[in-house]
Order: sequence, then structure tokens, then C-alpha cells
Amino acid sequence: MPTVLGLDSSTQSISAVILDTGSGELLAEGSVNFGNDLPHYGQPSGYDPSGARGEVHSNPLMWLEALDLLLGGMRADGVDFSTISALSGSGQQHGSVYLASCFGEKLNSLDPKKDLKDQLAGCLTRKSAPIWMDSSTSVECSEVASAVGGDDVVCAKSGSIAVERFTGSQIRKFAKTEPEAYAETGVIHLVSSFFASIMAGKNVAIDHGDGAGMNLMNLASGDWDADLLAATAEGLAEKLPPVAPSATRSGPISFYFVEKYGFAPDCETVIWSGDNPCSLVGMGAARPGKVVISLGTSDTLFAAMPEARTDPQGFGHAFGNPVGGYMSLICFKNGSLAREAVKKEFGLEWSAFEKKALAETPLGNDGFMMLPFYEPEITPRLDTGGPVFSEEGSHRAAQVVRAVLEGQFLNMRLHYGWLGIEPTRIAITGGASANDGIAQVIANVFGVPVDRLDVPGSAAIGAGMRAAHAIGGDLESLEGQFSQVQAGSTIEPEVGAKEVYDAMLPKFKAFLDAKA
Ligand code: XUL
Repeated sequence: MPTVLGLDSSTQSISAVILDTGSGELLAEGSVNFGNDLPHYGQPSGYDPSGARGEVHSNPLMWLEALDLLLGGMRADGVDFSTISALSGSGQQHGSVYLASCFGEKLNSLDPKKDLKDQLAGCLTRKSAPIWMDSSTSVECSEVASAVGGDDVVCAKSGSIAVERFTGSQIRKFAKTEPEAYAETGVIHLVSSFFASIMAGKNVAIDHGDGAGMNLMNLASGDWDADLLAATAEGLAEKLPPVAPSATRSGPISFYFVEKYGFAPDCETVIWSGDNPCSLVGMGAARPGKVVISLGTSDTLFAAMPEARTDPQGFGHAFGNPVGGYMSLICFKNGSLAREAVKKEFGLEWSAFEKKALAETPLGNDGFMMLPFYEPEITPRLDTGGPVFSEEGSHRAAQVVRAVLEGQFLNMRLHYGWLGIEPTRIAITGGASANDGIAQVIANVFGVPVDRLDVPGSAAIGAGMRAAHAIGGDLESLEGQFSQVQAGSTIEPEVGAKEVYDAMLPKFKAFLDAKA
């Protein structure tokens, strides 16, 4: 049974897991944090903090240095990469990398004695990569939507209305503001396909999962949509790699990794996908039935869908499901962003979000509510200029901790109805999912049990499972090995909680609507 590698290039770090699909064991893991391990880029949270007017960009050279550092560090720790039969990866969604036409040839002739960053720096036609946190392209979104006949058309074609962080409007902005650099660009990759190309030593396809997060792919045909491309930027069709099913194999690993890190020359590479599609697989939710909440920098709620559905309000998205069919995704930008802001403001530890500390305040917080939007929110699209409280004055830390959590999950409850799914259980993942207090608030607000899975980093695990699946592994047995509910981790809703939050939901909606 093969050993596989799953990589995950996320907002703040790049990490790896090695899975033994024979024993079901996690053989090794490693991670490089951009802020802590590569402080010389001045991007402590993985992006340039000085971006103005909603611009959030990262340095692709930092990502490349991190990949070399990760693999070099794991090898120095004794990891034997020669046993790996296949690899795939996960990338933060929507981010884009702009490269000259020579990129493909350069990948084919990388010198293992030098590093990736120095050899590929000359291929960048844009020094920075806009990432999913960018909200600077409202004008471009309107332009694309009106060129094709309105947001309903964009949504029916691509699975989402024109969205600021999605790649299409970002490409349009680049073509408008830096036309010469755009003209020099031979290929535009997503974070996922950029890394997948590096691993394969040639330009490879964008997968249906991540491709759907661009407002450029036609969800029904699974190919680029000529009208959306034409509305986005001139000559775009020639600059995009093809789109392909997520299980597409892209040939043996690049010589660079064989020579430098000891990979086997016949290690198969599989195209990468986005972090949410990979997490869907890692959480054992790729077949319809399970609703997942991922608690990261942003929080997301996702589920496999038997058929494509779109959100009439325009906040949620339909993406390709990496194992076939579709998935829904709703992204709430103020996830850990908001929890961390509260923690910092009151000088708290994470223990203040645990069950014991939450017990200091009643379910429903005596009616005290918060719109926890420290950054302009995506779902709903709303810039409140910071958090908003239902009552003026000073508040105790414990009240605000409960308010931020209740606000986040009531907001989720208000916005997932279009999926047409009434969850009977919710699986949670991501850094904050280990916190029992946060898990308890989710169980209470939704009124269903919440499970934690035995997976540390579902995106990387999902990427590894996708690699195994693409070379013939059985999905159900992979789920049995890597996506099991952690024994004793389930949190049941507290008695009476459902009634409290059913009554609170319309009040929260009115509070939110008043600010919209
Ligand atoms: C999803 C989204 C985020 C990023 C985070 O649409 O923007 O979840 O994928 O990495």
C-alpha cells in the first residue's frame, strides 16, 4: 500500500504530512511558518501588512523559500522521501501568481544546487500575489458583472457572483493598472497550480475545485467560460493553464526534488486543489451527508452537494468537489481574526474561551450581542468599521468572549439555508476546533452534536488522500483510516440551548439588518 505526501500552502504557513495508506499511520509532519521562520520578508501573518485600500498581497518568493526550508528541514530530521509513491497539495484559494512564458522551461531545468526562490524570481511578472483577503476589486467585479448581463449571470455560470477576492477581478485590476506587466505575463497560476507546476517540473492544470473560485470557470462544463474570460481581461485565454478534474495525474516529480531531497524519480504528482476542497476530503465529507465548519483565519462552512446549487443572496459559492460533483462553501472572513482581536484587546489567554470561562455568562448573554466584524466581512458583505455591540458602554471580557462566539455562529446559522441541508451533526476542524468552549457554542447555536476528527490539518491530510485516491486508492477506506471521529471528542448541545438560540436568531438578524 502506497505512502503519500500531502502539502498545504496556507495563508500563514506551508506544511506537509506523510501518510501510510497501508497502516493508516501519519508517518511524519512538518511546517514552516512564514512570519516566525522567514521574518526577513516582513509578512508576519503571511501577507504584506502595509496594503492600502483593501489590498492584501503576499510575496511568492517567501512561499518558495518556505517550500525548500520545509523539505530540507524534514529531510534533516530523518524523513525518507524516497518511499513516497504520490503527492498532491492544497493551496489557499483564489490567490494568483503572474509569470513570464519562460516559467515552464525554467521549471524543467531547475538546478538542485540552487534554491527555488533564486531560480524562479526572474519569472515573476508581478512581484506580489493578491490573496483571498484582498477586498480591493469592487469596481472590477461590477465591470465584469455588467459586461456579461449582471451578477445572476456570473453566478449561474461560475457558481458565485463576482467576488472581490476571486481571481477574475484581481486579474482584471492587474490588466487595467499594469497593462505592460500584464502583457508580459505568459501564465497566471493559482497558489495551488503554481506549487503543483513546481512539483511536476512543468506547467500543470488548475483543478475543478480551486478553478471554481475564480469567476472564470463554467461550473456546468468544467471548462473556462469564454464570456467570463472576455469580460475579465484581453487575451486571458492564452494566459490560463487548462482546467482539469482534481484527480488528474501530472507525471513524475521534478528532477529538482529527486536530487535535492531524495524523492524517487517515479513519485507521481497529482494536481493540487484549494484548501477548502482538500479539507472536504480530509474531513471525510466528500460524499454528501456531512457539514463541516473549519475554524481558521477565516471560518468556512462547507458540504458536498449532489447537484450544483447557488446562493440567491450571493454570499456562498459552489465549487467542484475534488472527488466529483460539487461542494458548497461559505466563507466568513472574521474567524480567528475576530477571536484573536478580542483575546488581544482584553489581554486574555485562550483558556478564556474554554467551557469553564464561558460558564461565567449565561447562554444568550442576557441579550447582549455583537457583530464581530473587525475586518470588512464577506458573509454578509458588510463593513461596519469594527465590531458593533447591541449595548453601549464598557463590557466585561467574559461578556465579549461569549458575544464574539455567539455572533459568529448565529451569523453562520443565518447564511447556510441555501444549501438545503439540515445538519444532524457538524464536524469541526482548524486550529480553534480543539477548544471545547468554542465547540460547545457551535453545538448550542446549531442545536446538534459537534464532532472533532482525528485529523491534524484536514487540508494537508485531504491532499494526501487525494493523491492516494488518484493513483487508485479507495476513498471509503482512506476515510476509514484518516477521517475518523476522535474518541470522546463529541460535544452535545446543552439542555435548553436550542430554544435560547432559536429565539435569539431573529433578534440577531434584526441587529445585523439594521447595520446593512
Ligand atoms: C474561501 C476563502 C478562504 C481561503 C483561506 O473562499 O477565501 O477560506 O481559501 O485559505
